[in-house]
Amino acid sequence: MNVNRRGFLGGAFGLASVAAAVTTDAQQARPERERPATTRPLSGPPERFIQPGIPGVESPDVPKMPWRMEGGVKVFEIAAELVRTEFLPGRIVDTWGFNGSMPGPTIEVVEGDRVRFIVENRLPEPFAMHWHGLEIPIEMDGMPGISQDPIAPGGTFTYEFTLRQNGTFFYHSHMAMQEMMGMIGLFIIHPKASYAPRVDRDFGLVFQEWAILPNNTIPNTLAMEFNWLTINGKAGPATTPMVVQLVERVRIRMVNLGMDHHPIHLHGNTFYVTGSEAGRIKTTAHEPANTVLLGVAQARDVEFDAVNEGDWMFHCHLPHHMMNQMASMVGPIMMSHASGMTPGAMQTGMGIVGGRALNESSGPAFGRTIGVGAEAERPVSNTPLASQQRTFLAPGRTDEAPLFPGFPQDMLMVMDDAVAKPETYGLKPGWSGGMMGMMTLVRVVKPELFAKIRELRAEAAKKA
Ligand SMILES: [Cu+2]
Repeated sequence: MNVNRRGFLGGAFGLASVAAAVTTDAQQARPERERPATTRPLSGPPERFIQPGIPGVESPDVPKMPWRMEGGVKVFEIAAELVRTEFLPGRIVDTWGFNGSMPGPTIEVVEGDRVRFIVENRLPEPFAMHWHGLEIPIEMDGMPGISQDPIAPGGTFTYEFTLRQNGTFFYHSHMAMQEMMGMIGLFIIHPKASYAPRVDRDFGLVFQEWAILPNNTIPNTLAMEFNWLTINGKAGPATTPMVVQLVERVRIRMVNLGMDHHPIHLHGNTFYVTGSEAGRIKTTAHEPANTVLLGVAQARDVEFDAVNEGDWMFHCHLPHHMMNQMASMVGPIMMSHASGMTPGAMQTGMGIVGGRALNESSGPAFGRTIGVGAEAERPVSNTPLASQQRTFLAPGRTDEAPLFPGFPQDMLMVMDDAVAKPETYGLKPGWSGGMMGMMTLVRVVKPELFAKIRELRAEAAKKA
């Protein structure tokens, strides 16, 4: 039974019923208003080239922001709104995002473009949009109260400026708690002429972190510890692998908006750090690495020649960011007789030992400091405080043999079928057991397998 415990413990508390309840709520919660179009399906083939030598950016699981040309200006319509999304199959979350997507759709433009953003606020509180890293007039900076009046609920504000830079930027709410509800999107500005060397594939990823109680759909934006870690709005293994052909040159652009810095690590390949949130780094300063620290509010571009065939992990290396649903009821803490949080009734299993779930004194103990009143003294222990009985026996043991110190720690949860998509075709059965939290894959594959996956993507796109 341990096999199923880690990774997705919410399931143990009846996610099916949550999902059912949530569907009904969603129909009531989301106003029936016309929403700006996005370019779903998400798994469709990439728009290959912006111009010769510059492939379009693929942002897995996130659509592109559509635009129309009006008198030489690229015009985008953006709605800031509630976005009910799914981190993993069945793990539904109420986030705030843009145009039905969280993170928001990827803006992809070219240096020199004149751009106009008609931004509508569909939130119940004031909002304004900031363009992170862009050198634009102060009136366009999106600082509520400072550079503009905040956009009132139901209101609209039009931003317009000319792009004088190129690189990996992003757009986001400048209201701190709104940021933690998910209000960010990639803003990619391609150079007029390709960087050298050219790349064949260009990917964009947004890294975010969340504190969400089991059986709840609303992130706690005040929390200081996080139990859901996402890349482009998906937690591993629901993240969509980046598929490249053997010997292609690959760029991965990354942006981090959260409370932690993430050391992002690629297996089996050496990459070069070629860009920051301020644009391209001079070629002579490109540094070899296999791990790059992606600080809060930073962007990093890395590039490498995909000469090593394989399905390579690409992930944050903070151990607690390589998990899903990390909470104090998992592993040793849940198993401890002395902790006061015992398996059994849902309430006690969740650490609600008395009173309401969110009252100060019970301080629901999901992990450390994820609950409201999290600093309240409460029984949380990482090691058994009293002699242990049968619950600490290794799987399959029925005797009263000595404990295995430290057990249990890691458990695998395989969900290959639940997260299957064209990009996972041909992965080794059981692959999903090793993918949790802020994890995805760079699949360096032979041309035949690449062609097959492309074919499956095209089929999927047709069906969607
Ligand atoms: Cu991390």
